[in-house]
Amino acid sequence: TSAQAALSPSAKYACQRQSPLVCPNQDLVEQLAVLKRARELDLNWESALSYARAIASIKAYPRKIQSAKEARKLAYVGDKTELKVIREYLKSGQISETKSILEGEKYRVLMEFSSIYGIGPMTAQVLYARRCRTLEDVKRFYKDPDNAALEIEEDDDDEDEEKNVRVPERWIEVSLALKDDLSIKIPRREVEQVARMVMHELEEIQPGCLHTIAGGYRRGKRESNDIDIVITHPAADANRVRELCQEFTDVLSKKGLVTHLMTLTGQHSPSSSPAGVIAKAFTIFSLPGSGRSRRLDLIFAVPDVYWTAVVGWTGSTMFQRDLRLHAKSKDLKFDSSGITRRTDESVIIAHSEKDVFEILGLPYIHPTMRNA
Ligand code: DGT
Ligand code: MG
Repeated sequence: TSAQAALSPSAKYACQRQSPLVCPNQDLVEQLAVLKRARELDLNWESALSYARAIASIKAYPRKIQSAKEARKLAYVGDKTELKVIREYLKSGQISETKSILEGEKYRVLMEFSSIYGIGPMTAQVLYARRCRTLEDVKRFYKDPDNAALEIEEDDDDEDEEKNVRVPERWIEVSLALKDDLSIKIPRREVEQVARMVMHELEEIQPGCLHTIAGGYRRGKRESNDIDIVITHPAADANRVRELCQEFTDVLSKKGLVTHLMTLTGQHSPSSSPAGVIAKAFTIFSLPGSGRSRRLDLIFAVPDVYWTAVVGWTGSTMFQRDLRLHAKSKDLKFDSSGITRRTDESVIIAHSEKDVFEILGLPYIHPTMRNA
């Protein structure tokens, strides 16, 4: 079929390529990722995206790259800048700019600041400009009431949904206080343990819910930064979904399992998702016994958009970005909250994950191959 034919390492969109977690050119990818991150931290989005595209393209390439000529054939690598550094890498095994970035103080500081939940590149830059160099400086900075109003961004390039998601300013202190816990990666079995516990609690207030653990876990990552769970109930309408999200986070809070609620959306914000079909709670979950704080994102969806939500929240971010672009090229609009025709805004319902790909005219790609 034409969908099958589209599946190729040199295809235009990441959602048409198989991208394993670890690829034959992993070291090159990691060195390029430093350049990409440095561009992001410098707020040079265009260059960052250009590197991100080159990286995604290399991740899907099934062989170790031997020559610049070989590299040039890859989508998004032909560009002068990318090809130049790749050529240097192929010659010496090292990208000199990557090395100097990693040795520089500014990169290290901005990396540390932006690792705090709620602090994005923009805020990290402001903090740096205001002479903050350590997390202690940042804490002091936020304690000063004159500075407390500094806007906090979320690392979210979502164009269509939930523009209104902002981490409330007061949570910066929470993030900072929990920084040591939150920076510890979560092994797979703990992700599963938390999900089991959460679903057990949910069963008490609403029997019969379905869920999928999404995010990096689903893509096969051995350790995650947070836990993303997409939840639905066969009989839930938009109202019930919002209610459930609220009720459930209340219950978890009362039981002490959720210690902080970072954001709750879909409550009374019509813009949060079309017709409010998705409600989200970004929480801090405390695992009884270990007492360790973990970030837990709960995404409640009505059944009709459950599978688009699962695909959206499985990521990767680049995979999802290209799903949107690919959909657009077919006059469709894709995001976590559904698929619609751009011509008449009619909704197309996906009844399975495979259905999502089929509707978009894409070959199915296994979650572990979506690591673009
Ligand atoms: P990590 O860092 O180990 O948690 O890795 P991921 O890949 O699980 O990253 P995460 O949890 O930030 O996001 C998982 C996917 O969900 C990602 O592809 C983008 C998507 N996503 C994250 N935040 C939002 C959001 O606010 N709205 C929507 N629609 N999607 C989001
Ligand atoms: Mg995640």
